[in-house]
Amino acid sequence: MKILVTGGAGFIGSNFIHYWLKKYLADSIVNLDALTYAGNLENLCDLENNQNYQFVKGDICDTGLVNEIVKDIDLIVHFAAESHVDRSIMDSGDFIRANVEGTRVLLDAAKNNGQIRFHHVSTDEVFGSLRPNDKPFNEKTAYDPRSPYSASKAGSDHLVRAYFHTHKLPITISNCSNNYGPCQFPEKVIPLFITNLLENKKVPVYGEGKNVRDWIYVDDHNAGVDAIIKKGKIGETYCLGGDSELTNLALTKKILELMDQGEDMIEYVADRPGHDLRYAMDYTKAKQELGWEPKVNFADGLLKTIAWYKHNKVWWQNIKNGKYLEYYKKNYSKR
Ligand code: NAD
Ligand code: TDX
Repeated sequence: MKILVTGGAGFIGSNFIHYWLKKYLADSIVNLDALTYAGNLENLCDLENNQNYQFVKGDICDTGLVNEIVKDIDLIVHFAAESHVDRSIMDSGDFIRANVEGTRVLLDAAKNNGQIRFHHVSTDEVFGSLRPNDKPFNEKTAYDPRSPYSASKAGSDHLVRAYFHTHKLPITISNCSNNYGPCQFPEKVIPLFITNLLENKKVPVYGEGKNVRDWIYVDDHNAGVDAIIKKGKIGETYCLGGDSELTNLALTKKILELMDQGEDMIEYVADRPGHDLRYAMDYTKAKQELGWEPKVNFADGLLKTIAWYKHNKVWWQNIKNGKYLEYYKKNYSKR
């Protein structure tokens, strides 16, 4: 199988490429990534000489390029997106363009080039915000996005389903909870807090730290995407979750404890506007239909993640001081 992965230089996409090439030795992957601030070729430098891997720098909104690339593709796995809620609050333009228009371009290319199988990677945030005692989201929960990011992802989900109903495009969708693990850009809460502490800086908790997120280790998410691609029913959506609901304050205290730091390192800062209180996922459908469930226990996954950031200081220091942009430009121009 020849697969087009979009956004494969980002956090989840780069972990997916490693996961897939290790497991399916006969498959090959083309990685189409625009290398925005979030794309980092260092995540994939070990694959440079792998015959089954090819990188193409390009934008998913570029119709000509996308149509050219998909000609001999059997499956599209679509990760590319603007992904950070705080950035979408500051400026939503890039989010609408990449997440909605970019998805539209890919769907049309899939439709116009032989109805290519299309898996769309989405998020729990499209369902809105839960109260403390509400039941977790499931596939039947009504959409209620509340940030420009989640609204743009909701728009992309609707488009993907519309192409299934209208054009019979063979699609599936996954809506997953908060991922963590190696290579996550240190703007997201877990890598931001770990790297701040490694630099002896305080960790900024928004509001009172009462908001709840359901954490899933990135390989568990990617195993879920794998299960949907191999066993999922065409046209269906699957919710994926980590069984690890935590308030941000409890998460912060766990990170502090594992890194031998005290609570004096917490700095309470202004809350995020429109901050969703709680996300949680009911993944019964994925468990029953696909036999998928998360395997990595949160404490183990967090320890592994902290160890990764400790052992890969140059990776995140280059990001925090901006040098990674020079690195990947130089690296890319070698090709
Ligand atoms: P990320 O920001 O780390 O990576 C996104 C990648 O997409 C980057 O490499 C970037 O260069 C690329 N990209 C952005 N715009 C592009 C464009 N126009 N053309 C080509 N490439 C472009 O994001 P992530 O955390 O790895 O998330 C990947 C996907 O998973 C996203 O669709 C996101 O909505 C979804 N998701 C993320 C989480 C999470 O917790 N991080 C949870 C559920 C779903
Ligand atoms: O400095 C911070 N302090 C803080 O308290 C940051 C960056 C975040 N937070 C809080 C906000 C959230 O309640 O931590 C929680 C997690 O924040 P993020 O890491 O920004 O993730 P979130 O907003 O929950 O969205 C993530 O999960 C779903 C991803 O960024 C999305 O791409 C994914 O769809």
